[in-house]
Amino acid sequence: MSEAKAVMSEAMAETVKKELLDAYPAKIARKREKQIVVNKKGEDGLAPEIQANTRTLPGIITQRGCTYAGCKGVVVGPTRDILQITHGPIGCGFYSWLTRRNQTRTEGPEDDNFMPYSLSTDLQDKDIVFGGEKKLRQAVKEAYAAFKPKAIAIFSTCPVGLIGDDVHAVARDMSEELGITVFGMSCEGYKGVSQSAGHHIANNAVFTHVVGKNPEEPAGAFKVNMLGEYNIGGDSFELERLLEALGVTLVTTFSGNSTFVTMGQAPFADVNLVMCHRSINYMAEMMETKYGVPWFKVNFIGAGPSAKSLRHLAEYFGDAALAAKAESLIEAEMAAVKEELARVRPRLEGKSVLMYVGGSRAHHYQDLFKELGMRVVSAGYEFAHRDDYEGRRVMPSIKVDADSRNIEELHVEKDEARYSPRRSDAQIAELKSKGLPINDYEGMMSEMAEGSLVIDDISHYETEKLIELVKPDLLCAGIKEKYVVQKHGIPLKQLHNYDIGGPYAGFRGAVNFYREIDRLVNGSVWGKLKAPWDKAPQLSGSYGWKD
Ligand code: CFM
Repeated sequence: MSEAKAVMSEAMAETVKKELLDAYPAKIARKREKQIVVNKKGEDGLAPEIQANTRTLPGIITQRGCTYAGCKGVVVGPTRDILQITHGPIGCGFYSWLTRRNQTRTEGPEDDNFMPYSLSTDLQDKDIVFGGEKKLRQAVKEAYAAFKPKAIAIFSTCPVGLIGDDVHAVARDMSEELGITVFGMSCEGYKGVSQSAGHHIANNAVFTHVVGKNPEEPAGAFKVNMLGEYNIGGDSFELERLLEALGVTLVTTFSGNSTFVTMGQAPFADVNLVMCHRSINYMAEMMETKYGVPWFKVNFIGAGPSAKSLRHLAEYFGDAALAAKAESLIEAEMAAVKEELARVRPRLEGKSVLMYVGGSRAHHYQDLFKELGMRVVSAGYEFAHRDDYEGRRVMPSIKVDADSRNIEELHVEKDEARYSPRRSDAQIAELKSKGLPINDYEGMMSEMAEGSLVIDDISHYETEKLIELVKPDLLCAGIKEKYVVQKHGIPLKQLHNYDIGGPYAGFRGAVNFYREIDRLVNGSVWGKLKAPWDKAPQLSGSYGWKD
């Protein structure tokens, strides 16, 4: 399956799986069983099947987020000059305000940056009874008067869908009245089984209302867009630095450190580089269909993958000078990487990690741990789909259920005036034969060791049970898990917001991460901790269904 050594024997992994399921009533266990998979190549040489992107079981404490979170908090949120209004009760706007670390940098003091603000219609009981559209119109007008933005985005929260406010009609009217782009999104929290639905809704809206709307062509011999990079902890800044050093023009990212202006120019790019496949693969496909811009998967998490992605980029353009520049950049950047690895790897080699994060990082960060010689014993996504686990080849066989049908699929056609395939079919075939992952993503499982445990939408109970059974040296997850895990005396590194650290992308990011992991795993505090419940249990109980 990969060059990685087995992390557990298959039998051991099966035992752990059985113990995890043991506490559940039969019906629940039957469902969870399909979402907890021992990684093992089948006879066809392919990853095993896993169940993913299905409804969380009632009663299980999930780490997932809602559709509104995926739409506003993840995909559209990082764009600094689109004024964003949450149509809903104040809590939704409040909790999606500066709670993540998308950074942004204006080019000058006169540039719009609305990211420090959180705008909400603050729906009240009487609006729920009599409707909230009037209030929304008023809010859009007020916001326009105060900020004079180029564009306004409106996000729907759960009650908006339940009472039937037509945010799209309001957006259309306001767009006409104000003469700027105003668009609404039906991204009610309940719309999908997780935030993943919100990604799709945001992709559709940005593609429809923003992409291609700026006719000004950016300069540059090599032009790329970076898709699925949200500038958490300054990751995009680090990637911008690398691309600039190569003389490659980054037209826009989707959407870390991006603007309405740059996203409008996206169709001028020669290629789309896809970081987070889960959140943005829709956009990559739609841009290819409409404008002829191909995409390939990159990974800038880890020094090795960063070097590989830069080489692929040079290969795509087939330019000898660019390739030479890439090689010397890699060599220069690797000096600091090697130095840091020589220091920390002996202190971390062989240590074990569990990693349950989102829809792409549980995969991307595995390379960083391999560079440190650490073993990923178990990993999983919260809301990814089967393709993110098993590879895009399984997409035709993914069952479309009622929940997925709930999310609109845009019908996209060639834009006859602007469509131009950037590479011929023959060129694409040649690039693929050289190993460029064009239109492809292999997924997480193919890179994980045999006998590792892959767990989708892990529950709180399972996390604690795994700690007891596996006794990992480190756990990577988010804020919901952090303090519970640390009370067990096990360090937890947040891979959503990076705690206070980062950037972790690119070569300098890798060095930051190596240091951080050494600091955490080899910190002396953990051994001294005894969980309060180990010292003096205050409660005891048993599962009702077992009595
Ligand atoms: Fe993509 Fe993300 Fe992620 Fe994601 Fe997220 Fe995120 Fe994440 Mo938190 S878009 S799937 S919905 S890389 S917010 S920036 S860290 S769960 S692994």
